[in-house]
Amino acid sequence: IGKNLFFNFDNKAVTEGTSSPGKVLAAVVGASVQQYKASGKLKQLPVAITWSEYRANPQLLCGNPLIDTYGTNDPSKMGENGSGIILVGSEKEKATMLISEYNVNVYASDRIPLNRMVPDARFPGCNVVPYPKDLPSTSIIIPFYDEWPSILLRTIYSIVNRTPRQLLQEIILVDDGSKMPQLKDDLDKYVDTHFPKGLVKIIRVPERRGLIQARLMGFENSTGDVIIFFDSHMEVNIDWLQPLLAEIKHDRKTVAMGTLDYIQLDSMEYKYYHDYMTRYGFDWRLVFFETFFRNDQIGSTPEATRVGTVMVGAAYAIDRNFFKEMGTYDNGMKVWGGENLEMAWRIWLCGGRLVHAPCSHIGHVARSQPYDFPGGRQAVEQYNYKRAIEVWMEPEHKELVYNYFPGMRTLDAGDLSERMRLKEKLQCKPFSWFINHVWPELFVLQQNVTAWGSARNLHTNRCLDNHQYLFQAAEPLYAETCHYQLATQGFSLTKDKLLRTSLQCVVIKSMTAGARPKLEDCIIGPRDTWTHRQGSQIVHEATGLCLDLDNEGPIMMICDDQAITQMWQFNTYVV
Ligand code: UD2
Ligand code: MN
Repeated sequence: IGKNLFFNFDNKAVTEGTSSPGKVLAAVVGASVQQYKASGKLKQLPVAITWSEYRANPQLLCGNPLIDTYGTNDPSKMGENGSGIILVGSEKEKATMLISEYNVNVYASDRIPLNRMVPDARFPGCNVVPYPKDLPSTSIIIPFYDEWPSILLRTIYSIVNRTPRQLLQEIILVDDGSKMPQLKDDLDKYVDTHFPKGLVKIIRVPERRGLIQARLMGFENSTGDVIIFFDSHMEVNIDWLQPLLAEIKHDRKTVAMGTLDYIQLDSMEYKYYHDYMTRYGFDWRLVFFETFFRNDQIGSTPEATRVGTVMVGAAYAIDRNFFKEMGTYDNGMKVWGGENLEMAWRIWLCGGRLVHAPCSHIGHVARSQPYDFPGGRQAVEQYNYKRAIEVWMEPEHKELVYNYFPGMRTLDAGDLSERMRLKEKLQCKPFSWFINHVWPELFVLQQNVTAWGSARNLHTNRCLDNHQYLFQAAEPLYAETCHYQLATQGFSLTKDKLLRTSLQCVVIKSMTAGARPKLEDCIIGPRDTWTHRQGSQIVHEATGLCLDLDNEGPIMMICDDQAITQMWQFNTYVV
């Protein structure tokens, strides 16, 4: 439960309905919600004010207390909070309309205290982890574009209330040319009257320049030793900052990621999981997804730091000078998207490391698409991806990406010479190092293979197909009409005899004729081996059975030289 959630930054897949983040979360976590409810933790504390109350009567609310919770880890003292709002009747109707407009329940948000407490989402052992006293000071930079005011303010409150004051240099809000009028004078006034003087600064970008440029502008105006970028819809958990800073103090070239919890877009409930942590990965379509840690990546306690692979774009801490040395961001990137992959590749390839800090928890509202994309979402993402790929990937990797996005081959992604010089100057490693050492789960389909491409059945013109599966426990292997797109029909027969896709291996679970072959994670142990000659059978070594095809799909059968349904042809054979 809850282990196969994935964000999808690929517009196409979202519209096909495979993984709109909100929907997937709701469907997958069902059982946990029940358990959570049964635990009786769903009470709402009557604290402080709401944004609508403030709007109705600003006078009344000036004395909103700042609760400094640092040092009090006793849940009974902090109260049970972070619960969501369930609306009924006409309120629900109104809220539903607003959700379709803002992709988040702004109506519920306006009814929830701006300075609500959240449940302690950490592993119990985090309570007693000691952190060094003299940690570096931190600037938190929050770009926003048309964020709903109460959501933005709750982000700020959570930081102010749950960050040790001596570590918090400043919070810098960067208004990326928002159009909502409430985010102008009202916001200035609110910030001015409710937060300690000088702690929260607002920078206004006259015209929207996109999140990457907005972050850079915030960075240039910041002064902390460490910087952390936030999205404008987050809520930090208890003692969230110390674990991140401790990593950097230990090694200034470490980039430390917080553990993201889930603020539900429909109820604003703060949800978390105690029993697992999320690792991130990507495939050759550059779909970014959530996955498992390998056993060798998990330390002796759940609280122990874990090695990362790639990052989500926000809520990571980086030493200010290291960020500069590393070339900050590619400021040629537009609006949104891709900068997180580029940043993670660059960190790993150019001398840094990326880690997960299990004790640092931060809630985030995942919305599918909260705003317009000047230039169109797909075009913008592909432009940014192309910049990242052209700088970092080797030809065989690019080939796999461009197979899925043919239009990107000829796309003009602007001038990359500055980024190429940076790569040269930092003497960064080649991308294959990243694949081999950091993300070995991702297979380069044409490398160390005897055959690759699509595997076509000679009888039917159907090809082996993975139905776009990413990482999962044993999923069926399919066969579909051949279209030869590697994202779903890319298969390889490796030199060590694995029959596999870029993320999974073909295995059989029952060793008898009639078994349906499955696709399963390759990295978890010894995998089934297969032999094959061009245009001939694919034989499962352990059983001597042949890969056959019937109306339902691939099936294992006793080998029969006369059965044309057992004959397969890959696009390319390597001798
Ligand atoms: C994720 C990241 C986000 C960023 C993005 C890809 C997390 C939790 N979030 O998507 O940080 O890396 O992937 O680029 O990992 N914004 C602007 N100007 C714009 C567009 C957005 O300031 O033109 C702001 C926006 O208000 C928000 C932040 O940038 O505060 C990130 O945008 P998002 O929340 O839509 O991104 P998200 O969470 O889908
Ligand atoms: Mn976000």
